[in-house]
Amino acid sequence: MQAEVRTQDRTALLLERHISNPILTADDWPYPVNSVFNPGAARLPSGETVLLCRAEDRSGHSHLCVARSHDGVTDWRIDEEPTMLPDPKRFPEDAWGIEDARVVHLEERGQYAVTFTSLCSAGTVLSLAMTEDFITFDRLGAVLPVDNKDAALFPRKIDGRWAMIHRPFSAAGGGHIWMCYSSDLRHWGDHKVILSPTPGYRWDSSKIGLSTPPIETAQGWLLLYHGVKTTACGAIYRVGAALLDLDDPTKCIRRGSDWFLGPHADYERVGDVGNVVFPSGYTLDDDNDRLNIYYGAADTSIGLATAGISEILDWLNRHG
Ligand code: M1P
Repeated sequence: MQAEVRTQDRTALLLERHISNPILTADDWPYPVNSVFNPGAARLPSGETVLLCRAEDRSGHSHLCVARSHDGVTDWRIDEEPTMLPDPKRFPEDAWGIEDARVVHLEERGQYAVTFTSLCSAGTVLSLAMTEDFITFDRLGAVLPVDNKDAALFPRKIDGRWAMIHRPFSAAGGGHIWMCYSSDLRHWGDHKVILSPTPGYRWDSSKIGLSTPPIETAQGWLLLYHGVKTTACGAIYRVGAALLDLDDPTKCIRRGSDWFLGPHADYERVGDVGNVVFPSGYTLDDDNDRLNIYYGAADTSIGLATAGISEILDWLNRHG
């Protein structure tokens, strides 16, 4: 992707926002929606980019909708109708909507795993669906009970089992990032906390959660995560990184001390929930280094920021 970027703002420390940001808004949608944000992303073998966007309708509930583009930036073809609607008859946990998909290609199965949040009066659960074409989805139902969200699978088995990152809600304070394992993608166990909010009053002290799915690098699994700081004027959502051991991702090798993407542009500062950048999907360019990171901006629109994996790893070495 030949991304035109702007570099003048003070938060462009590492990630460069695309000059066309926000690249997708509710105005682009072929049917009425209030907002579109927090998309899962995949690059198909054809080179086409697919975003599985969260679309919030005017009832206040969300569903998932596919947008496709040849360059991942322009000429989006958006499904004329919602792609995946909540299905509370089969899945009562969907009653208040489905949100925040993360998409991971499982080469071994020739399928994409879609983790997303289902909401109902009983709480927030993690749901899983499989797809090969982003047209039909085989739903496996709720795989982790209330309250949980911000999950994604690892793209390959680790030590013979599928692995998943998730974020249970902690009444004791904050959200911590956990991992678990499964042999069949349906039953998950061996849960272990791998990252916690930083103690104190730092950018990631209130809670943390997975951003994009984990990215395999020669140095380890690169984990982008959002950190929340609670202020007198509400929460600020920013993005940082950590590196997990390749063979045992429950071990954190390095964690960045600072954030490297925070709300700065108007479309990130102002919206239904202001001061939020929330990456949830990425694609990789042909050079196997350039990441295209798709993020929700102020829970209202979708932005694109780019960075080299090598640059992020260098940054982690300097700021870890
Ligand atoms: O409003 C910001 C985000 O808040 C929640 O994220 P988390 O529970 O990880 O802090 C979610 O509702 C998310 O969709 C939203 O963008």
